[in-house]
Amino acid sequence: MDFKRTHYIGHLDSSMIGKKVLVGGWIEDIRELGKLTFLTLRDVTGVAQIVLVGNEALEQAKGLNRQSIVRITGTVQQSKARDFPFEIKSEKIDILTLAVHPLPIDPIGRLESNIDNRLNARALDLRNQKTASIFKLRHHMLSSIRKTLTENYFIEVNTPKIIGSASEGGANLFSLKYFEKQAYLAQSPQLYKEQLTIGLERVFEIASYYRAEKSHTVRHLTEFTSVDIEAAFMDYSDVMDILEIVVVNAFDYAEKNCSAEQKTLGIEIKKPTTPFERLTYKKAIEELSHDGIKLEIGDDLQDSHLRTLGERHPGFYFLIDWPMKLKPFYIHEKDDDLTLSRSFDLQYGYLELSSGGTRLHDPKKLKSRLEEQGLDSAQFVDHLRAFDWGMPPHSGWGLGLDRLMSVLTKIDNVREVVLYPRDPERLSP
Ligand code: AMO
Repeated sequence: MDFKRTHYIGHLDSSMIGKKVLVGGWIEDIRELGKLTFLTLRDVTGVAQIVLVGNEALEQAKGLNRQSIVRITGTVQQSKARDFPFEIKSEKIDILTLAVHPLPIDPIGRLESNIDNRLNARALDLRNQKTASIFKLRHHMLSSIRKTLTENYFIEVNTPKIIGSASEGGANLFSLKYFEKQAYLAQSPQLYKEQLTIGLERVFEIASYYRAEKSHTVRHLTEFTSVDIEAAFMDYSDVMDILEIVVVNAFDYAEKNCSAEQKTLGIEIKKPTTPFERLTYKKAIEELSHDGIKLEIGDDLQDSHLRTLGERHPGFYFLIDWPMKLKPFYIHEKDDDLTLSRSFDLQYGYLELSSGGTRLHDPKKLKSRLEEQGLDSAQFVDHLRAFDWGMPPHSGWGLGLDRLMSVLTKIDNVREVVLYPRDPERLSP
């Protein structure tokens, strides 16, 4: 069977009138009008009208359901249809795959299906142009992020996801049997990315991480994608600058290059205003107190607090200088106040998109911080050893890509921007 195509549908144009082409795709609609049958045919790039003439073609078309795949050999011609400047007059129709009828969801999205039904039929849901646009935008975000980091001398790395000891202190770990041993799924690349600054100075990784959190919110998944960086000779302020450039460039790229996706989704992407505000944790506590929320220095900011703060700061902003006791063992204290840390979160309104900071690079300090936090330093021997081999001062961050996508697309539920989301209830497809 031959199924080669000469053109993507989206690459055809009116200058090709009279030209013979082979196109292939999924049938979105079939309309019979007297002696003619019109097919709407879609491939990943666009949609075209196909005109079938002749009894044989009409007979073949009778057996077709929507979503069946055909290849059309035909000639580009002028069209009378309002929506199509040109159409393809079919000379030969090859039926490649027949789709079932009825389908579990309406693939075009004219009949709205709920998110669970759509996720259960995700591959089909991607025929809905809104869904497809989300994942085309996600692709562009990823390539922009890679470009910005590469231009800033970061080297992309891949670290293990099956690990022997916890990277974030021990809570929320998925454990698994690794032959006769106990293993875990990585919650982040934290320890590896820090160690890699010894050899590569600036590294980044884009990968899936795992958190055994029974959170039923629109922003938590048990498997999520994170963009992580770590950089030698940088302070938390320097890596905040990098994070700002990464986010701004990605939005700028999408604004300029993804107009079709914005139109399909009914959104307008705008390059964010810079610089992002840097609000200290102390100032945030003061602002909350003006809003009637009384917190002590050292209290964590709960969801409701962040929502109130988000009303004052609706866009991107950094929340910096958190109390040491709220931060993981690897975070460095401030020089002028040992109770505060050189750390930050990047917020979008109430939503935390990223956290990061300057790390401890002195092995003695790191060991005593582990013990202070009740962690067993014996579990971290491999990591601590690397700190004796010339560990540079370093800083980094982890950015939740799914949450960033939800901000970009203005879609609250991260499940919508992840192809096959995993949450406490969902383990398939
Ligand atoms: P943290 O635990 O804050 O930091 O994670 C970094 C970012 O990852 C995203 N994220 C999640 N997204 C969806 N579902 C989840 N369950 C989930 N958990 C986290 C968030 C969050 O801001 N090692 C540090 C980073 C660093 O300091 O370099 C870390 O993992 O957007």
